[in-house]
Amino acid sequence: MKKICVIGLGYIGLPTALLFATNGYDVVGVDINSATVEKVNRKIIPFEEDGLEDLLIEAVDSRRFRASKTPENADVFVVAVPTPFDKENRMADMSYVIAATQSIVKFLKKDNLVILESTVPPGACEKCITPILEGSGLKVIDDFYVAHCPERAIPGNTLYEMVNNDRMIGGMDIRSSERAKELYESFVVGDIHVTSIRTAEMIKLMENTYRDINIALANEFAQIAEEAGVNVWDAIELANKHPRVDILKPGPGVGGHCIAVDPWFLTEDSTKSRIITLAREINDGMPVYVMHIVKDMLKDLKKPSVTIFGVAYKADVGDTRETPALKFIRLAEKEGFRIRVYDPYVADGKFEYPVLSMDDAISDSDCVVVLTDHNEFESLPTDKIGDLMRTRRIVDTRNCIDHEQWRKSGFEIRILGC
Ligand code: SAJ
Repeated sequence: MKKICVIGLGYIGLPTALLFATNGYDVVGVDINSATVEKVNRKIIPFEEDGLEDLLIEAVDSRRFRASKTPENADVFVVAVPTPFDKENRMADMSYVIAATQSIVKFLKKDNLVILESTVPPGACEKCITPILEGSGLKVIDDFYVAHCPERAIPGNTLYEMVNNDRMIGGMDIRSSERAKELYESFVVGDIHVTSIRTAEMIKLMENTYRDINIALANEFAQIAEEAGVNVWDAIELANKHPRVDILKPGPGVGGHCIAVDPWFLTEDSTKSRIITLAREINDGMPVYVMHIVKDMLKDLKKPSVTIFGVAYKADVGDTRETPALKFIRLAEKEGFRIRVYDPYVADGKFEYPVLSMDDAISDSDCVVVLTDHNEFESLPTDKIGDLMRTRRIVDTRNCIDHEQWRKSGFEIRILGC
């Protein structure tokens, strides 16, 4: 029975550890956060994700999985810690990845395999990770194996995608790749593709950059459509009928810990980036653009009160990391607007501003600004909301509300891209 030590019990590390544990491996999951370790050992999930709780219970009950604060000897080490964004320098902050790698050096033995799942800039495994591991006195390829298997599952559907998506494996050499492939074959139903370690690093960043640029294009289309008097949502829907066109949706900006930062990891050491940096600029500019729409709509009011519907970075999740809502709120406050927040997915205390009940957020408000396309927002009690508000206005940046219904309740509506 092979033993796997997974470093990092976050959004990727925990599900990965549990999938290994429920598919034939002995797994110890390591996290520096004692509260996480304690929770997980008591079968309490530290964050919401579909199916995660059942998997945790199954893994702990089978005695194939336990959590610990420190790494230990194992056959395989999987590093799955965050790579934050160093905003000031617009590059990857490798400190967690480095610390996690350092923490396994003294446990590294001949024939061990080390897998990095964390997202890193091209070349990081060869230039940064491997030299740290060689501090053990062992030599990569001769004594131990290294592979990069970047995680690519989408938050909100993580377990399904971890199992069903195709998987990229970039080994330091063919034996590293083969050994990593054998491991992931235990639970991955999608195809597993083997490539070089640097290519695997680049693929991951290219995927998220592609999505960022596609969204930037949609955002630019939205602004042009407004000038041209066209409804961009209808136009995109119809353009996407073309067999080779797939335009994403405009919105108030790109949030989350991946799409908004990975393009910078790709370009941090390159002199060739043009379109990638421009797309970042366009998407980062969207909260400002939305602010101008809202300001224009409220120009007749002295000190308007604005209610934000949705501060999660995307639909149907409670995650607010890098949410464009924060920039919008800061701009609105600077403008002298009173801001209140409602988000059915985000618990109060999990965001920089208080998250209120819907009634508390809308009473005496002048305008609702929809920033996240949560499913709930499709059908809301528009008459009741209108009755509680001071003036009936709504700005929809996601084209996700029932416009007819709101109009019937007497609301003035502005839609991004129309
Ligand atoms: N967004 C739009 N318009 C769209 C789609 C998304 O404005 O048409 C916005 C969302 O509202 C959100 C942001 O973009 O603010 C990012 O959301 P997302 O759903 O596109 O992506 P993430 O960040 O949740 O997950 C991405 C995924 N990458 C790709 O789809 C290429 C996921 O597969 C990766 O595993 C994840 O990044 C990651 O961890 O890298």
